[in-house]
Amino acid sequence: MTYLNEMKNKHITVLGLGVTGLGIVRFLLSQGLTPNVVDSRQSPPGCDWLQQHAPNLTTQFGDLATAQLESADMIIISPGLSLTLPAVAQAMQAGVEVIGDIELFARLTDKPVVAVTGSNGKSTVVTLAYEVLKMAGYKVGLGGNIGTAALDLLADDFDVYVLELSSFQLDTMHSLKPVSATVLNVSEDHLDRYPSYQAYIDSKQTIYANAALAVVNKTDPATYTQTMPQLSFGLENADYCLMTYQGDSYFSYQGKALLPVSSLAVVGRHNQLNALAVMALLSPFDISASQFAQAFSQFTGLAHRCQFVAEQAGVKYFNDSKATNVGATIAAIESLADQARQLVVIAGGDAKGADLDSLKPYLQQQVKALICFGKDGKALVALTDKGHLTENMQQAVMLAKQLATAGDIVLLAPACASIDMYNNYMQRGDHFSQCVLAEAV
Ligand code: UMA
Ligand code: ADP
Repeated sequence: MTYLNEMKNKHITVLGLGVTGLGIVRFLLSQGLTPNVVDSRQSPPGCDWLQQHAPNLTTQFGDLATAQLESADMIIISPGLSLTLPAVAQAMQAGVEVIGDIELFARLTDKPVVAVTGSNGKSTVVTLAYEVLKMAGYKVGLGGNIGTAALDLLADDFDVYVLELSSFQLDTMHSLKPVSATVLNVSEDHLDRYPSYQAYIDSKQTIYANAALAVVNKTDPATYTQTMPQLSFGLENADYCLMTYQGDSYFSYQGKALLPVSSLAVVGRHNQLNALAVMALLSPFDISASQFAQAFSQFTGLAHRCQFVAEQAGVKYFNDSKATNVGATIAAIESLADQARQLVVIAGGDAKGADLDSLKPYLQQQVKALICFGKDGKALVALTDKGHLTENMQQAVMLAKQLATAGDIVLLAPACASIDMYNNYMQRGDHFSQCVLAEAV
């Protein structure tokens, strides 16, 4: 961690005091460094912690224009804040170095890092990779966009890190040298933060810059790269793909059957793709087929991702609140359509500027009703003549219960962020489950 010596002579400002900002502050304090802490919110999430553990740090909460960011030598910025904010852009113009927590992490560790980005499937892939590595006896640190600040991982001595990286984190990171890296897939998201879809794709692509191995999705050209060596994954015609072997479906590598698809406990084609991506990403490690199979069979999926909630009167209810963009909603509809007579889909929230039209074909056949609410509820309803506009989750679930009949599935897959009505997607998913289970509804 020699870079720390360089940091000791710098005036450091930590900008943002959420999960990331707190992780940065905790780490710097543990190394004897005392940053300034700035957040545009009057009462940011980490202010109680700071009050209790480091009351002497200089803080500035509220309007960023008065925070004198240009007087720092280095700003470590949180991913929720854009580099184009006037106060930040001004500081950069004045010569202040602005980096994110992942960049600092990269400067401080030389352990192998597996890096994962993409519009959908990131959390599933990193968690599955983490489980497989653990099964193979590695001591693994799992963090990044999945919810644990990367710098918090440095408190332990891990053999390998698995990092989920959002485009926002990639935008402030340039020196990470992953042992393997992937863009899992790209579909429209975060267009409220990027000037164009191409700019969002370009952001995702930077994950390959210094990677020793690039893992690309055969069916998604937006994930392709010139970086070599590389491996592809896909349902067919890819380095890692599915094949039939002795009458059963297998995960395979370049024509060689490795382990049966039935060893994967989570269902749906998108999860088979996720498993193939994990196998490609972990190819640089010494892991046997039986260790993969054991970890795959024990991983039952993450909460709020196509999670089964209940069966009532022959109708199954699934919570896919983490489907915060159109691509994820399509994957959920595709993967549950086989199991249902018909689907009743509940969607809505903040579409983040996305073009919703690509949902249309998936609403044609097996979706019997689309029930919407929230900021972009009207735009969603307009996609189909099976649309119903409601005020909130409770009304939506009540209507879904009326419309669904035995054999149907009611699926919460919002295609939108939750922030217009909830603190986060977890709260939204929990509310859906409560409404489903509530006797009164
Ligand atoms: N904010 C302000 N003023 C500030 C700082 C933040 O208004 O001064 C706002 C941001 O605009 C944002 C919210 O506060 O709306 C949270 O921002 P943050 O940067 O403080 O977020 P953290 O709590 O540090 O959480 C971030 C990731 N969140 C975002 O990028 C928005 C978390 O991913 C991640 O788990 C965490 O770092 C640890 O790495 C969440 C997420 O929603 C799950 N990510 C987006 C996604 O997956 O689509 C990118
Ligand atoms: P992320 O961390 O990228 O948001 P998650 O693993 O949390 O990804 O999954 C979010 C949602 O995306 C899931 O609820 C599911 O509907 C969908 N999803 C998961 N894997 C894929 C995939 N490989 N392709 C498309 N959609 C996916």
